[in-house]
Amino acid sequence: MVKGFDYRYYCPLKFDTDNDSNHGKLTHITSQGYTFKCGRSWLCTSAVFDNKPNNKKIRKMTMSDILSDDWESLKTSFQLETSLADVEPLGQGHINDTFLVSEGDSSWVLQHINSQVFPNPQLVQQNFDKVSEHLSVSDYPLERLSIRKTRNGHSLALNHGRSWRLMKYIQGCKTLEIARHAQDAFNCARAVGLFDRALSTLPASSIRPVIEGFHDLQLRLNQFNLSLLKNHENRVARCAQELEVVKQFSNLANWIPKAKANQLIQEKITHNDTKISNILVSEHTGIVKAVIDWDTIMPGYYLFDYGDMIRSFAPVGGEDMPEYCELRWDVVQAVTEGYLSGNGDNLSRFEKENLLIGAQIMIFMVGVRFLTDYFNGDIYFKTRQEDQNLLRAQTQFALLTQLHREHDNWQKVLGLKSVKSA
Ligand code: GN1
Ligand code: MG
Repeated sequence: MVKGFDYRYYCPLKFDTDNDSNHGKLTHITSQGYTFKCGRSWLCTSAVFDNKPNNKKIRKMTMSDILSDDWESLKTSFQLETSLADVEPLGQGHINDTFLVSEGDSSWVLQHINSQVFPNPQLVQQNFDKVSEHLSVSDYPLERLSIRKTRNGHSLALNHGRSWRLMKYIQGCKTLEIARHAQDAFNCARAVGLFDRALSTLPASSIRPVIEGFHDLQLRLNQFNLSLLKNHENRVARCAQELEVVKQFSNLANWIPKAKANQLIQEKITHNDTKISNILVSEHTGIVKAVIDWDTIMPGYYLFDYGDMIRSFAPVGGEDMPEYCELRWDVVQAVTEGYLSGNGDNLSRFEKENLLIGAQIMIFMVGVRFLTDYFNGDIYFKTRQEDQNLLRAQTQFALLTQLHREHDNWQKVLGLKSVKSA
């Protein structure tokens, strides 16, 4: 055990220092309970030691620590003709570390896959490669992601147990952090619909789950209950209102299992992370160019791809702005029409009638996951400001409350059957 340091703060890390030397072994325990050993001492995916004699302290390893440590090896593996000075952070993802690499006139996206979240990066990449290949021979009108292989012909480069990939940067595009208006929402939702439609012709068995129970609400509630025991910095005491919301909506966890048992719904291969920043639009024309972030493509529900768009497109402000979380109903309508225009043929009548329930479940689930991480001490989602996970959870819960309150009216407005909300 490392002396003089409260390792419990860094909950996923456990130390196994048989000999208290620079070569002590480090075992990494992820939130999913998987373990692996780092190839080199003192470095692992999310922590770095300040290796001073008799005073070994740990701090979280930053994105630039990881990059600079791996850079020379990555340069060789991917045969990059560029220097570290031409690499800059890219995007606002909560999980992976992403960089833009400029190489002469070309640009590349370099990404470190977070193995605490994705315990099997090889599988993530296998799924990715299959999707890319499938889209290239499908009737899919948008750009697809493509990989630059290593000099040994692999899609991933491994260094110190960390997995990296290099993708072609799609030029002339930007991501939106919010939908500016209903037209944006329609265009982006249609793109997601077309993406899901293209995935529907992939043989189901070819894509394997990369995170077990990823969108299983009951599992997420169980993880939430464990986080109440963790209660990092006694945060639970500050969240009486949020706990009430979790209690009020917990019964949403029965909805999918019941629909499944009655054979009303089934899993398809879906994107599973359809937030607006995962859609690229042309910088000049605003036309949608690509649906990106394919890491969580696996069996899932269309209702959740739709619901995640309502979550991230419909509020006036961003994901962590509870004060700007008013739902824009014209945007809800545009997301509905856009998604159905792209993938409507694949949705059953039951699914179409229950889109807004799908949105409630998805928004609730993401809110529960943010709150869980808040209570666990912010170890899963990247945070850039104090209490950000709490702000994120509050935003989701405020959206959910509005959606739930106005469910029946909106069923009518959207032309969906008037079913009682859960
Ligand atoms: C994470 O990595 P990113 O930022 O695209 C998360 C999603 C959440 C989303 C909320 C693997 O997505 O499930 O919906 O944050 N991805 C994973 O913004 O947990
Ligand atoms: Mg993602």
